Amino acid sequence: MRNVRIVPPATLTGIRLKHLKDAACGVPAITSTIKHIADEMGMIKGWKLLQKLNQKDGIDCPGCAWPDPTHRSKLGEYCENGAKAIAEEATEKRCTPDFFAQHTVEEMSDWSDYIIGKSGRITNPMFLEKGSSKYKPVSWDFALSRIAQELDNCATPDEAVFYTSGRTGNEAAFLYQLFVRKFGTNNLPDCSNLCHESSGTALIESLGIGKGTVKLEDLYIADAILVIGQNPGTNHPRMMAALSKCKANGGKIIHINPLPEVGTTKFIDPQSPVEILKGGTQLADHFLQVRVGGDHALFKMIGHYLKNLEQEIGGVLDQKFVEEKTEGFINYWNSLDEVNLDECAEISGISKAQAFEVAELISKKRNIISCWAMGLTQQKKAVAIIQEVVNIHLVLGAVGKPGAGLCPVRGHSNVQGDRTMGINEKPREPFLLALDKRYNFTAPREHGFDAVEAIEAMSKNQVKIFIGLGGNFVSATPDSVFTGKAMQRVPLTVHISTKLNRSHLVTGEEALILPCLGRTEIDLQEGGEQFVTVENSMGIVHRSRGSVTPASELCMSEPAIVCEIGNACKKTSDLPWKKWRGNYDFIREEIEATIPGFDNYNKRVRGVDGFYLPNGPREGKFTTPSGKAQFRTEPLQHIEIPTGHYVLMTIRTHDQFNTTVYGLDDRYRGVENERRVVMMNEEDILKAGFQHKELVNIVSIHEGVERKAIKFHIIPYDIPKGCVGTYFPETNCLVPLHHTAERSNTPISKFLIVRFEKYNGEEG
Ligand SMILES: Nc1nc2c(c(=O)[nH]1)N[C@H]1C(S)=C(S)[C@@H](COP(=O)(O)OP(=O)(O)OC[C@H]3O[C@@H](n4cnc5c(=O)[nH]c(N)nc54)[C@H](O)[C@@H]3O)O[C@H]1N2
Ligand SMILES: Nc1nc2c(c(=O)[nH]1)N[C@H]1C(S)=C(S)[C@@H](COP(=O)(O)OP(=O)(O)OC[C@H]3O[C@@H](n4cnc5c(=O)[nH]c(N)nc54)[C@H](O)[C@@H]3O)O[C@H]1N2
Ligand SMILES: [Mo]
Repeated sequence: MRNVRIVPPATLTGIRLKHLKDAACGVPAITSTIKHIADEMGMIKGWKLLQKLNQKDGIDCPGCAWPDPTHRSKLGEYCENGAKAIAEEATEKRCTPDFFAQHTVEEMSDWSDYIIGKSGRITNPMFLEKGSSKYKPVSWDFALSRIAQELDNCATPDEAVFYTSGRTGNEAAFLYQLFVRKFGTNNLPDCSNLCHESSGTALIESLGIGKGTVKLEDLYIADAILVIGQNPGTNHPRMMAALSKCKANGGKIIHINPLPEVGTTKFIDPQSPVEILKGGTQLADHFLQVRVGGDHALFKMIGHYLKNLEQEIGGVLDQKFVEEKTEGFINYWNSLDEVNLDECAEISGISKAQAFEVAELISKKRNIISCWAMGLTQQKKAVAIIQEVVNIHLVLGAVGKPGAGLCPVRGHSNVQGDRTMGINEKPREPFLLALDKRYNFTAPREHGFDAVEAIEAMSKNQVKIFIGLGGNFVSATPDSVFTGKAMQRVPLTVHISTKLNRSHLVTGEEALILPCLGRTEIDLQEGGEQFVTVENSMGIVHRSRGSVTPASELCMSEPAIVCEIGNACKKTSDLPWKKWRGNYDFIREEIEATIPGFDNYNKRVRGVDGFYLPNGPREGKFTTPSGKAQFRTEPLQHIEIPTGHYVLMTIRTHDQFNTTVYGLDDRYRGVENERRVVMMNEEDILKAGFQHKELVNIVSIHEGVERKAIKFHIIPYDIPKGCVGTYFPETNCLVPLHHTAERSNTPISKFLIVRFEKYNGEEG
């Protein structure tokens, strides 16, 4: 095994602490946008590109999955962090064979993720030979035949693992899963496994569809929006425009988070000069500063108070809706009598009075929308928590009608589309039957590996080849040291990538990097210029067409790469890959023929706004086996935190996209030029005898096993006592592989039990 660094080096960059910002966006957001654009690609090219972002017939922003409004801003429909994502991809910097000749993988692995990411766009297929430390350039032919050889050598198809990250467009995703199933396995782990899997699991059981039930317009007219475990100011900035429209229409915003995230609190629309002058809109009407992991208790309290209000005043329960459209109500309603309010208040950190206030508000403002993200999904009880949120909606009849519903806010820009295309290690039977019929084979039925199971299999030498369609598997997954070593046991690892990342350095015995086009680039094939299609967080399918010259002549599009691999591999070569590669309309015809909701795909997707996929629950038709929405409730779990220990959540800064580190600031939270920090309540700091900025090591404890991350500054922050926050991927080494959410198997990145040790000068 090569002696490469799996956990990023513990190098400090010079911390500066500022005050927490009191409003998101505004002028600093514009300044930051300009800086990133100017540094990476120059102002002229950058400005032109931003004008195309999220415009009809433009580029779908690779930043996040938030939908586009029907009326697009003339100034360009983008946000500061979308602009950073674009600058990152359309950078003028190049990571060439010369670059690889100058640096060994060991040397590069000693760099921070920030520096690794600044090496530019990868220009050539690169190969790391067994025993060698330097990548060398190879031809596409060589790369493809090496992959085909390894695939053909697998004793069973289950020895191959095919990961997908959520930027991949529908066309590449559809062909990829088809290729994988024709090859003979369902080993299709994807970033959903680390992300919204818990939402999918919860919503399929409760409503019959693993997606949200609202349209963008519903947010504008909602009476109240609950923003739970989500930081939209940073991660979905365009959502704030929708929240402020809701406010302008008289709606209330309820923010449930351990941190007073500024974006949800106050928003200055950077596209509105008037807004900038008047200092922005106060968004959140209620801020519930819940303890990390406290939402289960909180929603049980809210449910309990709704029942009290129904019994005392009446008019809370939507009797007709509950009777006609749901099941399991009695059981849920009875369970609310058992709720121990004092215990719930203690676990959640939310007083009974505050919980009552919210219950009262939503009992009157009945058209409610609940939005959530990783604060809920990456918890042990994630599925149960989300189902408690759903229960509240069912009581109020607040689903399946305008201005009301459930809204899991997706992460990667096409993560939802990839699932629709069949990137799923546990595919549903009707989908497989459609493949069988169309392609005249029997798709494998046995479930494949999810992300966690794939790592386990690698560690046991059960995986012979790993292919990553985008992403940064080694850094995004838990238990970095274990995972990195597991990856090193694989004979061949292949990454289809735009930019260099740690997964290209912590590799199998042999490794290939296949350079691909990004969203922003012109995709020219035999049949002419192509576009791809994507599905946003609200189920709208639309086009994305690149407009800049590709980073290198040797970059291939993702659909083309999948076609070439499919064509090279003996088991799959009989499918018409060449035809599909030449004109993506033919791929869309295949999607139309196998996946419901895509009728007239090629025509409809050419319409300016794209089209909505069918979604029963959005129309009040629940697609569970019984056709009724399900109340589901589980007992509360009380986890004792030993004295001197804290609950840690791993979150994103304002300057990163998952494992891609754009910069070293977390501007809204007032942390500058440093990522190695632990946010801690001032009283806890005093009690533990720490100084501000003191250096500590973080030790997580799970089932008696300790994992350590070296050298972090303790900083005072407005966070509940007993809870601490830090950034990933630096702290993924603390997340145990086998500590996962019940039923969705998502790693619990937001509830680690940790203690701190004084840092005593050891090398990180
Ligand atoms: N700029 C930018 N945009 C992105 C991304 C990015 O990295 N950068 N990533 C994309 C992806 S893939 C995703 S999934 C999304 C992620 O979007 P988010 O889910 O907003 O991302 P996180 O930083 O993980 O933030 C989780 C939030 O939950 C809160 N939280 C933590 N624990 C709890 C809890 O127990 N209860 C409650 N109520 N809140 C809690 C944290 O304080 C934080 O505000 O963003 C997408 N968009
Ligand atoms: N501790 C902790 N860990 C987490 C999380 C957390 O909150 N806490 N969040 C989890 C979540 S929500 C997610 S979604 C995962 C993300 O996991 P991944 O999706 O695996 O990781 P990313 O960092 O988004 O992947 C970035 C890489 O994708 C490649 N890339 C970028 N654009 C393109 C493209 O257009 N095509 C191709 N082929 N490649 C491209 C680049 O090489 C880049 O380095 O991380 C998870 N990990
Ligand atoms: Mo995500």
